[in-house]
Amino acid sequence: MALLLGITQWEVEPWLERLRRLAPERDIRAWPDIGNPADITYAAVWKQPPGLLATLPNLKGVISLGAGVDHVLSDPDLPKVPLGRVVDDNLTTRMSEWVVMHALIHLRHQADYALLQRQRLWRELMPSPSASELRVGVMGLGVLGLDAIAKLRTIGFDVAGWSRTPKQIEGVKTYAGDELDAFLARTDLLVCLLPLTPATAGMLNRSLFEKLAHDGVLGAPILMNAGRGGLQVEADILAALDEGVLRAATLDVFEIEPLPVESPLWEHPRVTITPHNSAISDEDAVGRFVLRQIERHEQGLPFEAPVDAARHY
Ligand code: NDP
Ligand code: OXD
Repeated sequence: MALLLGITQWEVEPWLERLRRLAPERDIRAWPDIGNPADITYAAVWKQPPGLLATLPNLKGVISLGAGVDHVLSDPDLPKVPLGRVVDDNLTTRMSEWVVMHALIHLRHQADYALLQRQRLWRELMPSPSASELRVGVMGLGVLGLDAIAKLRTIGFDVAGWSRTPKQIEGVKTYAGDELDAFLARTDLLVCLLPLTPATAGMLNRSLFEKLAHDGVLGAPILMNAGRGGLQVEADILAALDEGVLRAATLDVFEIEPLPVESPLWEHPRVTITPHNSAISDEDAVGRFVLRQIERHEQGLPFEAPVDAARHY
């Protein structure tokens, strides 16, 4: 009855220490020191080594240590056991902070004012429109998209949303499925909070950028992506910025992470980069969430945020 941490690309020690502190009674192990594979009944994972979970004969459930599950589902040998993911108020709130903060930075030309400050220049740039004049479009109306929309609306942005299946959100125009082009045509600032799936991979590309509104108050549209780097075509973003198809891009996720030092995105004057930390969360809160999922499952209850792999794709 042991819990295995299957983590790559994150430091495993802090997770091990945290979970052992929160649940001292549990046998918690970390790959690659798994001991007898037959002891492992649950696995909590972030980019687990492909094939690892298939070597655990008594595995009863898997929990993603993040809200996204693309990193779990990409394992071709994923055992058919229940899969859960993190849905936590702390994580959700942090993501909405990132969305609102960067939307406001664009609205108020703050990146340009920061440059002027470095040059000791007291100068007013073009008048900033009010939030109600900026049409924000949120792609993905799940846990994160809905919270971001609520908070963007509090500031006064003119918000719409797009998802796979139709949704009703009071006071918000929503689009679904093949209404994507209509959604893009009314969007000045595009916020992507979609999961990475075969259907969404590479969709933030040149053709999509051209369909965004080009008659908005900021002149050209803006891209913000905190979904996954696999959704975006970085060469297209750079070309679209240079040709004025996009005004600016704020990116938290990248095709390759960490973003390689040689990437031209680093130095592009219209690109803002954050290191995949938009939803940086209270780690104890996530740890408690993970342990609660295992307790629930041991009592015969489903995970709080179960993932239906077939539907996810
Ligand atoms: P949810 O599963 O709650 O919501 C996903 C939304 O995306 C749903 O509205 C779903 O539509 C929509 N969607 C999925 N596939 C498609 C598609 N093909 N076309 C249109 N819409 C689609 O996920 P969360 O909101 O919790 O998280 C979203 C993503 O954010 C995660 O998967 C992860 O990749 C990313 N993330 C990034 C973080 C970061 O630090 N940068 C932190 C946390 C998450 P429908 O409801 O109709 O199915
Ligand atoms: C997540 C992430 O999926 O941090 O939670 O990217």
